[in-house]
Amino acid sequence: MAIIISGKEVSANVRAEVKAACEQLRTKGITPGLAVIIVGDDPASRVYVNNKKKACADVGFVSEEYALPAETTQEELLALIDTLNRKPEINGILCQLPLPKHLDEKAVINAISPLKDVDAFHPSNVGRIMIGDYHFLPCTPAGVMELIHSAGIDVSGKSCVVIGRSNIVGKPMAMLLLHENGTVTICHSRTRNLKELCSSADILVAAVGRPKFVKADMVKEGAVVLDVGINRDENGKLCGDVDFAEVEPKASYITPVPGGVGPMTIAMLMKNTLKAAMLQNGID
Ligand code: L34
Repeated sequence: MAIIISGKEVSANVRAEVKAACEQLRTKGITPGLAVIIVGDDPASRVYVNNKKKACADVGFVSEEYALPAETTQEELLALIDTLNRKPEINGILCQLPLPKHLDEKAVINAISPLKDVDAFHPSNVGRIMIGDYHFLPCTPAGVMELIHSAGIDVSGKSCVVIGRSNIVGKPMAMLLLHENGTVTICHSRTRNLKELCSSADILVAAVGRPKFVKADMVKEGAVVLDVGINRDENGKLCGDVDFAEVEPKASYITPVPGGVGPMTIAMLMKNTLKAAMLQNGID
């Protein structure tokens, strides 16, 4: 029987901290502002963006939503980002991914001012993370670390396996585990001995994007299992990359989906936006 690490609870604690810090900032006449851009009408993105707006209201930030039609051109999107880069009351800019296929994701990420890049996707922020000298951590990996810490788990010296090598989750996740002295292996679709590698992990992070991909025979007895996936199963029900029913009895700690990493992504976004507001106002 595993202990279930509640992202709902931990994210509420993080948000309460951000809210208290926000109240402090307001005494200095500063209210953090986040601009969220959403292009098109992907229903999952709509849910996530709504959750982000709610979180902003909850901690006392101002949020501005820019909901653009799916046909928006690259020029129009870049022009909006340029305007937001120059807008002093906006401290953080986030363009919800994925974008419609005709838009150039890389160019969009590059256009956001690194100081307002609360996703930490800009190459200069990615580089900073690499060398351990950063302002912002990417929200999802940072949220996973926060969950690990909340359970009192020490990463140092542990064998950590990350399944997935995306720029947004897998790669930075590996880096954050490395910063805490984990011995990190990144697995991906070409990995030959996936089952062996995974079942050697003390800490296993699943960020594959495939429903119930991680089965019990891929998990070591007593492992800590963090599930980044958000998928729909054969019945249309929300599920992670981990087969929870199979894996939970074997793990020592496990995160659920929903109510695990997802809410943490949003809480860490609040933390980054607060940090951005402080940096832009010369407070640290
Ligand atoms: N630019 N794009 C940008 N930044 C991000 O940090 C994201 N991500 C990912 C997708 N695209 C992005 C998110 O916001 C994933 N993601 C995200 C955010 C919130 C939740 C899930 C993913 C979330 O709220 N999850 C809830 C359930 C939501 C539901 O009911 O569908 C949970 O409990 O897991």
